Order: sequence, then C-alpha cells, then structure tokens
Amino acid sequence: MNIKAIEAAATSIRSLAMDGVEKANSGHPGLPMGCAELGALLYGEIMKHDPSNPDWIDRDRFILSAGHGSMLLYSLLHLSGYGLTIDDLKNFRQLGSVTAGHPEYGAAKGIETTTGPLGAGFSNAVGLAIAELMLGARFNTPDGKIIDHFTYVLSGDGCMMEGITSEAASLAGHLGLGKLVVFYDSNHITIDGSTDLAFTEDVLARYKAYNWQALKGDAYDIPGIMSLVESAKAETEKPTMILLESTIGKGSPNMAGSHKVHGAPLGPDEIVATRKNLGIPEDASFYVAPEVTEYFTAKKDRWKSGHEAWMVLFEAWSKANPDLKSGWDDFFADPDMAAAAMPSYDVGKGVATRSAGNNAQVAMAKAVPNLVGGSADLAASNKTSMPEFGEFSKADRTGRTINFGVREHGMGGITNGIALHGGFRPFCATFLVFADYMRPTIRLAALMGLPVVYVFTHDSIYVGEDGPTHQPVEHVESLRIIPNVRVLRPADAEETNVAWQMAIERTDGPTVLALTRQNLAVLEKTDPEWAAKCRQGAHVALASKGAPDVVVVATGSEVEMAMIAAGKSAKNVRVVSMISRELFESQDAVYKDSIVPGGTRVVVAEAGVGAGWRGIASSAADILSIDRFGESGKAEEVAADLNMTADRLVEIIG
Ligand SMILES: Cc1ncc(C[n+]2csc(CCOP(=O)(O)OP(=O)(O)O)c2C)c(N)n1
Ligand SMILES: [Mg+2]
Repeated sequence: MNIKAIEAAATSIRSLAMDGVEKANSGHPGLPMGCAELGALLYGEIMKHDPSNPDWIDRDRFILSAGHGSMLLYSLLHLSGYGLTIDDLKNFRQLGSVTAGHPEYGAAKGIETTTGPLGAGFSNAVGLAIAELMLGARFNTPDGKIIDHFTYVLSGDGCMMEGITSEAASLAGHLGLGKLVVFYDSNHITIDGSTDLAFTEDVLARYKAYNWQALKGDAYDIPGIMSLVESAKAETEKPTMILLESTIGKGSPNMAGSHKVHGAPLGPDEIVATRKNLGIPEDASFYVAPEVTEYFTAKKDRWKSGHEAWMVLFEAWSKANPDLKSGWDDFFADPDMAAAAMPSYDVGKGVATRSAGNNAQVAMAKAVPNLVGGSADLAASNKTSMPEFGEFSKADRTGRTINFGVREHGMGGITNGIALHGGFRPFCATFLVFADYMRPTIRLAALMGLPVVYVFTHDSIYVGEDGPTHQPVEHVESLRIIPNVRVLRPADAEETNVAWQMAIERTDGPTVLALTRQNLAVLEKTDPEWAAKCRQGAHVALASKGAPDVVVVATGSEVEMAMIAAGKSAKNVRVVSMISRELFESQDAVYKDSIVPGGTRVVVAEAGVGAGWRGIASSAADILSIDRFGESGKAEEVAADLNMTADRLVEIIG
C-alpha cells in the first residue's frame, strides 16, 4: 500500500470538501475532512469495486449513513473514476445538480442509497448484507462463488444515537451478518456541540451486547485501519463495528474539533489557513494532487481486471449450472405474473382480506421466486407466513421469511436495503396503525422509487377490542399523502388478489396493501373488466338501474357497507370500489366519467379521516368518515358508536 498516496488523497478530499461547501456557501465540511483517510482507504484499498462498472452485482457496497457528509462520497466518486466531474463538485447543492445536499440514489453512479435522515443508511446496509447472503446461498456453488461481497458503512454520532440503528444492529447481530462492517466516526461532536451534552454511553459495549465484533482504532492510523478491516473480514460469524477516534474538520487549524465546522463553510480566511496547514498551494481551489490522480489511474486496470475475472467466473458458473443460471435470470427479470395461480373464491363467502392477502402472497411467492420478506412479530396476525419457503436464519440463508422481530423502523430500512441490493422483491408487514413507526423509511422508499410491498393489516376501527391505540383512523390517508406511495385498499378477497398483482407489477415505487382483520363478503362483480379497472384505481361494484341519482365511492370494508346501503336506499345508487384514489385521480376524464359521471352527486364512505376525499365527494357533508379516535369495544359496536353504518350512509344518501 502506498501510504503517501493515501495521505495525498486525504488532503485532496479535504480540499474538495471544504471548497465545495465554500462555493455552495452551504454544506458540511466537518465529516469529510475528519474521515478523509478512511474514505481514501475504502475507495483505494479496501473495497472490491470497478468504478467503470458501477452496477456490478458483486461489488462491495459503501453506505454513507451520515449523509450530511456527502462531499466525502462525491469527492471519492470523482477521484476513483465513477464519472463525477470536478464541475459536478463545483455544482454541489445547486438545483438540478447530481451532487445534491445529501446523497440521492440514482442521481449519480456509485450512490447506493439516499441518506440524510440519520441512521437510515445503516439500516439499509443491514438489508444489503442480508440480500448478499440470501443471493449467495441460492446461487453460489463450491466452484462458483459469484456472490461474495462486503457492505461497508460510515456512521457518525448521530447515527449511533438514532433508534433505527439499534433496531437494525440488534437484528444484524442476531443473524450473524459477518460481511457487514460499520465504521463509527467517533468525533464527539454533533450540531449542538460536544456529545457530552447527551451521549456518554459505551457504544462498543452496546454493540458487543448485540453480538457484534467491536473494535477500536484511530482514524488517522492508516495501517491500523487496514488491520482492523482484516480483523473485520476474518470474523465471519458476526458483523463488525470499528470505532475510529477522529477529529471533526481535521486539517482546519482553528475550527477542527469544534461543532462550528459540522455544517458551515470554513470562510475564506480559514480556507487559506487550512490550505497552508495541509500544504495545498495557496490559490489551488478544488485541489487534486498529481500523485492522487496517478494513484487512482493506476488502480483502474486492477479494478477492471478484478471485475473481468468475476465475469469469467460467472461465465463458467453459467455453463456449469444451467438451471441455476436460469433461476438467476428470473431473479433479475420482471416477474412472470402469468405464472401466479391466484386463489379463487365463492361469491358471498366471508374472507378477511388479510387472509386473502396470505393466499395471494403465497401464490405470488410460488411464481416470483425472489419475493422475500416478513413481519415485525405479527406474522400470525398479518397472515404473512409462507412456511413452505423456510425462514432466513444463521443456519439457513435460503429461507425467504425474515423474522424482523418487534422493530418496525429497522424493518422498513432493512427492507429498503434488500430492494437496493438488486435481485429481490421484498415485502414487510405490521399493523397499519404501526406504519407510523416506520414512516420515515416508507418515505425514503418512495423518494428512491423502490418497489417495496407493505402489508398493513387491521386497517380500521373494525380491529375492535384492542381499542384506539390499535385502530388506525388517519393512517390510510397519511400514507396516501406521501408522494409516490401507492395505497391499495381492496374491498374483498378477489380485489386482494389484484392488489398483490398490482404491487408486484409496480417497479417505480412502494405499494401499501391495507387489509382487514374482519371478514368481508366476496362481492359479485358487476363489471367483467373490474380487475383491469382496479389498475386504473376504481370500478363500478354495483350498477344502478339506469343513470344513478347518487354515486357512493367507498374503499375496502366500506364497499360492502355501501352495497347494503344502496339496497336500503330509495335512491338509484351506484357503488364504486376505489381501490386506489391516487390512481383514479391520475386517469383521463373519459375513464373517470365512466366510473363517477360528471354532474352526479357523489357520496364517499371510508372508515378513516375524511379530509382527503373533498375532491371526490360533492360536499363535506357527503363524506361518511371517522374524524376522531376510535373506542375499545366489539368491532360492530364501535362502528355503530362512531356512526360507521349502512343506516347512517342511507341517511346521507337521503
Ligand atoms: C433523523 C435526523 N435527525 C436530525 C438530523 C439533523 N442532523 C444532521 S447532522 C446532525 C448531527 C450529526 O452528528 P454526527 O453524526 O456526529 O455528525 P458530525 O457532526 O460528527 O459530522 C443532525 C442532528 C438528521 N439529518 N436526521
Ligand atoms: Mg460527530
């Protein structure tokens, strides 16, 4: 290893980071300057990667969980040849640039995930490490270890404080994810000042208790870091946490070690002083030392030949294992939806959509071999078990069910990581009311466009006796308002089949399946095209005789209630099942008019808050909703107490 080159690279990273932040007059120079040596080592010495083939499936992954230090990642992507130019660095934080304030997945090659919300990246990394093991267990052969890579993470004090990392780390330790290596940039500084203000625990002791290998070193001891990484790699049964004592803003003579350098430009005078201190020519902004360019250029061939050797291995493996290769191709192709033998139901039969969900999920899992996932300790209630496909554990890396334990936030982040790895279609599950515990990760899945499936059951006050803590009221609506989240609330078992199909068909964002605890009758479908129309958001579930006086739009369990109300009403009522309001609203006027004719009065029924329906209902008084918390009691009695009844709907219809 060329220590001088690593040191020069670290100096260049400091220059690029402080000048990028200075030019943008915004950003975080402290972390990149403090972790410059580690960054140079990761991209120059530690990681197996090929910057000219950033999508290589067997590359090591690097996750900057402390996303505010984005200039570290951007500098490394520039120096190591991922295609980020010096102009990109100069455009840091500008509208439309690929070097956004926090790393954005898809903006530039080499950004493995979107980070910024502290701890989220760490949880993604646990998912990446799970996916690596799952993929390897399925496809590796003794002669063809085609999947064999590490997941590296850089976390700060903030990541270590956030709860999501504790959840994810606890599961990672339990599962013995030996190829997960986390660096902890222990600089004792966060925004408000010293970590003494609020964080004095023994982090390594905590990680040891999580069943991690816990190591400690100095962020500026280059050979020391390399030997710590060797120890991390040698421990195959446990993930490794490497605490590196560091100095925020290292290199800045007057600001290093202070929270002032966490998230503000150094200012022109301190930039000059820092250049002097680091031996950077006084006027050289965005300075890259010639030996750094040479160092990374010389690496290019080695990286390329590493990747080419893998391609030769992959070719040989493909030839020797045609069945495995065809399975591999399935994992990386769009799912064959036609192969899914979806269950069928008798009209009128009472089936909870959570149960129908399980039937659909298992049918889907048979056709879509890379569908994996699990529940946060509610598999029996969510009905997400798939016993025939085994459980992912230390002993069996091929199992397709992940027991996430009671860790919703961690589960959301881990599921995103599995989706990010490539090769899998992950789902996760909990009660709808606890979607709040994982909301930040749902938002990130939506922001990144990850096709994650969320199975959220017990979707309304019909949960009953568990009471208002367990009765979602605002949740369906609050998920709808996250951009790019598709919320599906199917009205019966057959619509649940379609909902699962829609979720798997989707490739550009997450889907929520809001499913009932209680039985719902399988409805007779009026429109033979109903399943296709679900894909446009709504279908006519009950036709009126002739032109309707009133259209009742309902979702999920309220569709059956609307049908009963239609039967009792003196009016000529059409009932529409709107499985997805967002999809419906995005359709063209002709289709919308065919479902909800313009000029006809529209009443809406949904057992949740009503505000989101104002654009569909004819007036606020035409919305039968629940705009308060529920009650503990028998489901039917709670519904009656909250006026969520067919009789009340008949009154509104008038
Ligand atoms: C979930 C979340 N909460 C708050 C913030 C705002 N924030 C950004 S950086 C930071 C402090 C992080 O401290 P540390 O990880 O030690 O980074 P350092 O100051 O050492 O660079 C905070 C609170 C955030 N990005 N995400
Ligand atoms: Mg810190």
